[in-house]
Amino acid sequence: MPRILHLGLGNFHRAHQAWHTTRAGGWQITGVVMGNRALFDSLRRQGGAYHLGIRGAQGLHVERIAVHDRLLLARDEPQAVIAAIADPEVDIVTLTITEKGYCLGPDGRLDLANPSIAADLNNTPRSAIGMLTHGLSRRNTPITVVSCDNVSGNGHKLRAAVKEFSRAAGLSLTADIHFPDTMVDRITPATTDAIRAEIEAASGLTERAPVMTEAFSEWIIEDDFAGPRPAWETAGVEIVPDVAPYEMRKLRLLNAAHSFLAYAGLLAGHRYVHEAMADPALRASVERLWDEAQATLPEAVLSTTPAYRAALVERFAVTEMRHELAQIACDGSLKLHERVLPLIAGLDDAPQARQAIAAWIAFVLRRRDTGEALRDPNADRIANLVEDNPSTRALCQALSGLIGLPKASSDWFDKLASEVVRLRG
Ligand code: CS2
Repeated sequence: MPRILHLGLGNFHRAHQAWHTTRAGGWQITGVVMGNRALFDSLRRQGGAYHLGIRGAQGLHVERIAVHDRLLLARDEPQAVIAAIADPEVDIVTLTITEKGYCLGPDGRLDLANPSIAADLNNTPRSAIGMLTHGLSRRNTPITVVSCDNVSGNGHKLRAAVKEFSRAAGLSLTADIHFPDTMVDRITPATTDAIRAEIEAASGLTERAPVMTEAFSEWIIEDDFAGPRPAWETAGVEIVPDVAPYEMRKLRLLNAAHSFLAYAGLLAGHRYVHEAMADPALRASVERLWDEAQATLPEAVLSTTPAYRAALVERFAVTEMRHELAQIACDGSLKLHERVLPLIAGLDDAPQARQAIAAWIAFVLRRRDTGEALRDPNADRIANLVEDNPSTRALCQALSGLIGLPKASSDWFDKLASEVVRLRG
């Protein structure tokens, strides 16, 4: 049977690509867990299979997904991962490694100073980019590499990162390698004990690695494959010539609102997305943010945005999802770059987008005050900037620089700083 190798066997992959691939049929997946040994052990004890709970209007529906017939733990056996990528029986590599897994700088290019990349250039590679590039360099048969993360132009950026890594590592890439762009969408909360209990009750079986997700799922892939692929188009996936407009719509409407709700919602004392969405002030802000985002979207998706927004209101309101704002709040220094900065760059004035940045800065300061850890790959740099910039205005400027804000006026930073002060209360 033809084979995909997937890097990053977290909840999102298991709710999304694995589900679509199971529905398309005819393919198997080698699943690579990057570092989570407990997840790897749980899946191994279940032969790679698990139960997926899908929460729809009709209630909960549980499916058993058994498409991963081989499992690897990258942190223990990186060489086995590299060999598996090089194996000609693999036609496609897919990745869900989150924004930080790409190790990109604010310019969207591979950051060679990133500690994981720097380490990989001298040792056995352990990062996704390092293992992928080594595996690809050993191939001479065509392969398609599909990034499935919330990064704009994810295929283009991954191609550039792999090329950059290969240059720095002195590797040559001779195979025909394609990197289609994709847009992925399915809200998938982190698994809690309550989720596990619910899925076990519905399936009647003990489940060590359950995943809960929503009924909605969207996957749009650029039609740029080097060789065979699953008949994904028979399983709800769209294969299109240009993914960019769909990516922009999703990142600037869904993800931008998520990030705003996460920071402003946590500051206002909420815990879940549905609670923040039910807060009238936050809800009004989300609508204004969407107005700004909409004004930056390309013609190709404009006629669909009212329905898209209406669907988001419903998706965000599902109480039973219990989607934690704290889950969305992590890695803000990378997420805002993708989700909110394009609004500021694309409009003369985007006060609501500025408020989203202000909410993040106020959240960073709140975490510092409470001593709770900031879950962000730039946490140390952020902590240093907070230390070095006692004035809110100077800190706003420094943190905006860190996330890659394009040039802004002095007046803009004044407004950002007063917004931060207001949000801190
Ligand atoms: C969320 C996303 O955690 C986050 O940052 O905004 O994971 C979001 O739920 C997905 O992109 C939905 O497809």
